[in-house]
Amino acid sequence: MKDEIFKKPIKKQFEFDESVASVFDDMLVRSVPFYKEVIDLISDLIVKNLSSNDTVTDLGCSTAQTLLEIYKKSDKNLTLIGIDNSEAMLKRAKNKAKAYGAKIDLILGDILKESIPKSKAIISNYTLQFIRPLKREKLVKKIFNSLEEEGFFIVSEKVISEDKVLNLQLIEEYYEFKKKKGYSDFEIAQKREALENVLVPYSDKENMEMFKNAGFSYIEIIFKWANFSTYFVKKSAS
Ligand code: GEK
Repeated sequence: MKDEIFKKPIKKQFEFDESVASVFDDMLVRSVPFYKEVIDLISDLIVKNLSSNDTVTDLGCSTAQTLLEIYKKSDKNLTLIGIDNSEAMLKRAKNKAKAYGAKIDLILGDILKESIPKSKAIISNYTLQFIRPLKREKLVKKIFNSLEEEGFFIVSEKVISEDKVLNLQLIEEYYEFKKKKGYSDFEIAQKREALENVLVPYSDKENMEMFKNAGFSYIEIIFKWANFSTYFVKKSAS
């Protein structure tokens, strides 16, 4: 279903409710630059680095797009786990997993409260940005502790530039991207307002410092376009 949520004047902050979930797959492809390429890259790296019986956990899995991609690509017997606190998202994730005959454990819960299963890989695709800054640091430490010694964390985030002028120029580039994907100026402005104080982006430097402070040994940006980054973060350096 096409995302037309912000065509009408909005009355509340952004929430992952039934209306967002019903258009979510379309929303992500049209709102996150190179979304499909990023999911492709992440799922390839997961399949390359994991062995049979390893566990991968996706925090804020939404409709399970990444886990399904891993399922489709891997012939290894991986344990796939997704955690999300939106019932509407998990309902769709369950239907998609069923349609593909994929065994994915989908847990309805808050990633701040749930214990994260011991995993070889943990993914957080555009989810940390929704966690309040003070809680975000603690969550990253919990993620570090939930990884096996050889484990790694793949994170995608919307980011800010530390240079004010460049930051505004990159935001403009992003709005141009959204316009090319069919969103109007009104829809873009309304979504920006709804996300104010809900989505809090860090700079690349702040994110990398947060990973380092949590104990991670190796951090690399594996994808970057304007104000969007994906990091590959290893628990122990190899
Ligand atoms: C994808 N990773 O398709 N606990 C659990 N889930 C949460 C929490 C929380 N505290 N806060 C937010 N979420 C997906 C896209 S979307 C990103 C991830 C976006 C969930 C929320 O319900 C939503 O499903 C997801 O995190 C963020 O690659 O919409 O920009």
